[in-house]
Amino acid sequence: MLPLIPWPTEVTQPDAPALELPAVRVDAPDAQFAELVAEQLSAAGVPLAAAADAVPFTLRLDTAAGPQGSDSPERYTLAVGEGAITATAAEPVGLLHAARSLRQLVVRPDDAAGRRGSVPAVVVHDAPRYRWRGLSFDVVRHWFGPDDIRAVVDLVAAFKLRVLHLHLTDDQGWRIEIPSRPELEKASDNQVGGGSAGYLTVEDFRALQDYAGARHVTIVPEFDMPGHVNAATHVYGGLTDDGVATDAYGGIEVGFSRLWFDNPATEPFVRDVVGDLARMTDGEWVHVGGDEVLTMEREEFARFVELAQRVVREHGKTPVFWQEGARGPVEPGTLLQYWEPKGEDLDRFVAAAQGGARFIMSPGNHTYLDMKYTAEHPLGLQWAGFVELRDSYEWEPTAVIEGLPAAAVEGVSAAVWTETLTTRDELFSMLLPRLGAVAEVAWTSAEAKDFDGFTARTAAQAPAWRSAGWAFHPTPQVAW
Ligand code: TNX
Repeated sequence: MLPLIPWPTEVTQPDAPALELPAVRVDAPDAQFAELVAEQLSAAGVPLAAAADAVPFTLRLDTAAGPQGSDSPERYTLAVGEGAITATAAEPVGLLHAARSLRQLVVRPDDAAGRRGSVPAVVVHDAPRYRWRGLSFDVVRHWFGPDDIRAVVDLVAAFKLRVLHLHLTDDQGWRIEIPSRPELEKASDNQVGGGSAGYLTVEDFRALQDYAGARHVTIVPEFDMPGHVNAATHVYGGLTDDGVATDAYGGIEVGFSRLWFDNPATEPFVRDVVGDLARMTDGEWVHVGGDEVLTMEREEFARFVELAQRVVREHGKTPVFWQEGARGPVEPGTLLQYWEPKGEDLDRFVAAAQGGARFIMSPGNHTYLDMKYTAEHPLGLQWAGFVELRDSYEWEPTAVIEGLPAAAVEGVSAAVWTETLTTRDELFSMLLPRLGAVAEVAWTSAEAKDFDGFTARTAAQAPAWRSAGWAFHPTPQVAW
């Protein structure tokens, strides 16, 4: 059993002994890269280059890498054997994927027993099923700052995910500096249950994108509108219908706050926020929300979709909406993030896909990692049901929306909302082990998936999670 998550496209195990790793010498295309790879290996307990008998780990770009016939820019090949480890990949991101696979394969040294680290002889040819493989992370309901977000970047990168979508604005708080609207900072010091919180400055966001970018993880910022805006209307009373600023909100009800399209203050606000976010963002996407506006007529909502989409595009980015965006005039290339089987939206998805919209699958009953594992679980919500490990593993992205052409599925994203999560350990115990399951749905072909194999690989990874300081929930579905 090789403890790889997500499971690769092709794995061959030659009949050869495991390669001992007294130490590893990294030979990579550039220094920053070598450092990242080195980081992976030291995390697995393998010393670097120190010993004279260090094993060379050579990484190089080669378009012939990966499974036969794959044209994925992420494809890679990892070969372990005969005194050497080599990784080849079409692009740098593939070399990182290879290093991540290697890290999962390393059998840690047991210093007590005097055993050296080792890695089984193996050849992996690998490429992902989908290019959008992500996690949506709510840093509003409870504030998780730069250190926590970086830890989450490390976690998503370990499972070869590419997108960290940050839910940055909501009723309870505003979590990102908007240079054209500095007053929004006043809405940062609040969260569910009240109490002090914070936000990302422009510099924080810059540094975070640098950290994530080096790991080939793209940050997608979300300004949630035209609902979920109580933090904004708390600061700008002019955005409300009566001109009176709303009270700060520390509860967890949704759907009550809103913008008003015909209010002359509205469009300038949307333009300022989207404009600044687009300018601050390296990636090609800006998420403009659209979920759960329970107090607005359809026609007005559609005008918001049209406006947000247009402004995002004017700034050269691609808009992402929650699935409710399908109630507006979505254009080719616009992304819709599916989250629940609401009839009124279901009727529109196929038409949206025919018009060129693309879908990110985040079905609540499989990928909402803020759902309780079981009725007894102390953390989490349960509106989408209980999501045990098997539920987050056994589902098929192309079968979620009836009639949707498989080619309209851009990818898969897990989501974690933080109404009930206050510490990093609580957060991670909801993410692990389920994030690995969602990562495998996003990466591995449907035919190659196997829940029993997945749980065995999950158990084998637990020691590495412990040494990384990553809390996890010891679900009884795994023989830990
Ligand atoms: C639904 S999913 C929401 C969030 C909540 C979440 C809790 C979505 C687009 N909206 O506002 O935090 O449920 O699970």
